Amino acid sequence: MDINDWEIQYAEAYVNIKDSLKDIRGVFVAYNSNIDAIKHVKEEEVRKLVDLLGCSVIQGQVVQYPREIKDPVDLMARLVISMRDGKAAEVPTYNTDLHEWLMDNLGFDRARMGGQAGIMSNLLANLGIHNVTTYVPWLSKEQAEYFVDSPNLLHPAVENGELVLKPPREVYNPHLKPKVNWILEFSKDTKVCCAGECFAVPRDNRLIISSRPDWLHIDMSSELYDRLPQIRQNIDGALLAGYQMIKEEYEDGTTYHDYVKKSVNVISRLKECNPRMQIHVEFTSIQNRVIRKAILTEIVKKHTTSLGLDTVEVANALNVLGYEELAFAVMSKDEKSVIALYEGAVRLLNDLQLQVVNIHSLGHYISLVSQDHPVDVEGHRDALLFASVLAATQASIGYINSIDDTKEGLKVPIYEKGHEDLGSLAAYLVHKGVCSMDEFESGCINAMGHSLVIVPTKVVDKPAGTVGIGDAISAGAFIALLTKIKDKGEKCPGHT
Ligand code: 8BR
Ligand code: GLC
Repeated sequence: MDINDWEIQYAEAYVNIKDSLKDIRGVFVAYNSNIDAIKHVKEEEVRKLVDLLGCSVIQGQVVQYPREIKDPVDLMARLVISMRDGKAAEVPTYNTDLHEWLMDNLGFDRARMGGQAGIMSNLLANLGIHNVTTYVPWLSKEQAEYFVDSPNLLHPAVENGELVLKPPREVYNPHLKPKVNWILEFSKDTKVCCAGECFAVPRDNRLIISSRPDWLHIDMSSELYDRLPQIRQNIDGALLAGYQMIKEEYEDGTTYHDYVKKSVNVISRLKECNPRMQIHVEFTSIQNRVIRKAILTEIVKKHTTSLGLDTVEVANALNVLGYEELAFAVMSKDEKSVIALYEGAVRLLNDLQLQVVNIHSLGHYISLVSQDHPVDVEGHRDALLFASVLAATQASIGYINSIDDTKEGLKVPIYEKGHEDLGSLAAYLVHKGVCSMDEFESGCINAMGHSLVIVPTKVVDKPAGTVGIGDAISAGAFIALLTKIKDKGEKCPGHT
């Protein structure tokens, strides 16, 4: 299909999904909401910070590749690495002094809703989805104010023994403090020099410094857990994220096993009366390999239906699952990358027993779909195209405050390089005898019965920002699929 035909597909898919969003009964979204302190880092600011700390110490830590930020040198080392590679990364810090150091030496431009669950909740509410039930285990007063104030976005609480759903501003815990993450964004071509060695940033991206205070627990009170059945009656699916916050060990002697178990229990409860309920986990950058593997093999595997990842996250996931070579190929800069992404998606779908693996890259999105998923290939393709319109809207104007805003995304042209990547993957699959060129266009089915859906995406030349675009893509594709699932599944006896 040439680019013009794809544009026609875009226009049709967009109208089709947009008009059906009202059919979704509701979506449950948990766990991670935080406040993002966003700073666009400029050349002279990097220079100032490098001069302040000294080049050689920073370079020493670049080699060490810190997976946790303990001090400003670790932070600068990870910033230099991200800028050098143009790669997104998220690194935890358990140290509150770092916040002070950043405030004193850099400052931020603006604060916004952050965290995958927080971003997805606000997006769904702004798109007009009914019953967006968001749940944050650490809902502070400040955090509550970052949720859009809209009657379709409510947070559960238990009052006088009864479940209530209320605006987050009415049910926050006054004793809690907000979790603030720092997002250091940088632009393509920014020059960074250290001891005479210089490089130019290859593409727009960001480093996230994720604060991990002691009180951060991926958890749900037992009184709320007991009342989940009332919530699940009004939802068609759940978007879950934030498991990266799980720690190997806690001060009270509990371990990640306890939190994995609690997380799985919540999913099981959501699906109790409807084993086919769509449960999507949005992956992220997880530095700790033990936790990364546990999330994939103990929470995602068997319990959820779909997994959303970006390119780096696919490589990270493949790495802990034992596919190091494939992980390496995913990160290559040539056409090998899209082929490795497809092969990686096959491994993830099989190994984690999923129905859908959703991969978003700059220029194309891939869904690999198992035979038992209730939506056909056209439905999956429409879902990816709709997701791309949301991403392009977010990238071009920096926000999506209503479904009307998304018209902006539709105007963004398809990225030619992404369209070329489709050709590379098609040639590979035809060569391997997996499918013919015609079949590739209509959804190539491999020997295991998985359908491959790949679309070229709309890419904004000078994006207003990149943080949160992945969440918009995954949430957009997820709700688009929900509009296509007419059979809402079984019900527990006694439920209407
Ligand atoms: P994560 O937030 O999960 O890393 O996802 C980021 C996604 O944003 C990328 O996979 C890419 O598809 C999309 N994106 C980026 Br980065 N820059 C974009 C741009 N300028 N226009 C449209 N999409 C973009
Ligand atoms: C992660 C980060 C959060 C950011 C989000 C964007 O959840 O912790 O700060 O807003 O990713 O996707």
